[in-house]
Amino acid sequence: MESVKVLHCADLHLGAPFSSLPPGVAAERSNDLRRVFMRIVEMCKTDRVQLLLVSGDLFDSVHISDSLSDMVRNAFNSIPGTFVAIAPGNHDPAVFDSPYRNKESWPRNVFIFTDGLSYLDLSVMNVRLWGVGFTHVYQHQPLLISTGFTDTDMLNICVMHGDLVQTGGSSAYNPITAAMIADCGMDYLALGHVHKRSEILKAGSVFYAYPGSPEGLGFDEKGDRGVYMGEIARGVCDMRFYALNRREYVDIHIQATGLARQEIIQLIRDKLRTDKTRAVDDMIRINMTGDVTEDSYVSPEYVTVALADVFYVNINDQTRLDVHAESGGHDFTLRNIFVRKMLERIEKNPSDESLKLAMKLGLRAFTEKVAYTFRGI
Ligand SMILES: [Mn+2]
Repeated sequence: MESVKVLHCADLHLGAPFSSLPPGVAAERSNDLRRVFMRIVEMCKTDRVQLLLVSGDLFDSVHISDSLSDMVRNAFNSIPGTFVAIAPGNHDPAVFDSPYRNKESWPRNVFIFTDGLSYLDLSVMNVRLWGVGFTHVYQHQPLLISTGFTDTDMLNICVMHGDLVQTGGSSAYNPITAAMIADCGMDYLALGHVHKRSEILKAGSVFYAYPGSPEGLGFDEKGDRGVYMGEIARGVCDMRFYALNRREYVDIHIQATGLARQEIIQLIRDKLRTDKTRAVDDMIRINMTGDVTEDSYVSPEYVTVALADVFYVNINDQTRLDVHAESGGHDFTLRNIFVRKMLERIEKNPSDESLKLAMKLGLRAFTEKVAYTFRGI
């Protein structure tokens, strides 16, 4: 039997707002998602991919801009030699006003699976293409069922969004067990939903995989990200992982006890050099611990300036104020009076961490705005 050249991607989340990031960075990240999408389309062209499988969450939400949906349609239109199969996921379910429901608006080489597991035959590549889409955010009932219609000489390839669970387990996102996969009769099951990629797995005679998100969406999505591409034939799944991500999410840990601000910045720079070489492009989170003086405090504003050549730095400040290094001095400034009074209280209750935190935030309030929520008295 002939083989078919397949590219399997999932969880692009095009249009994700990245609302926790500063506007400029968020705009860059949105571009990164578009860019990784265009790279996938380019790969279809240059590698003569016959079948592009999109296993859900192509879009971050049902409500996407016209410019984004135009971009996606035009891109698919530019690869008429590739057949595109889309299975809507929990972020972009095929609800009644979804762009997926307007099937005439999509190029002729695109097929969107919606309600209920179904198939179409692509006789030119000898494939029976299966799929099903989310039609709501939640999908408690399994969508993968064994139909009996896979008993054919054609290759059975299936695209869907779903959650791999243990036998007897449940999920609000289309629960799938290894036993269900082994029974489904497919040659390859192209999954989406889990953003961390799996290897090419096998249950019974069925190959299956999660490619993961091809561009990380947060600090819980680290490392290389990409797609699977390769040849599928009966009993053969010769797929390789291709990393496509523009940026990586990186955590750096800094023990700052006793260090001055410039020393902390230097330590961060050293770590960026040894841990990673792409700091200019990457998303860096600095997890800072230790007992530091207020003078050593590295604020988000300070680090943004001090590490202006790094694409994005987030400070996760877990430091404690080194209260004993602070002294009120003798001048009657408001700051000194505050420090002396706080030190008195801390001396009386040395184990009360909230007093130390109050002193840390109080000192900070003398130099910058501190987020404050009034909870009444
Ligand atoms: Mn997703």
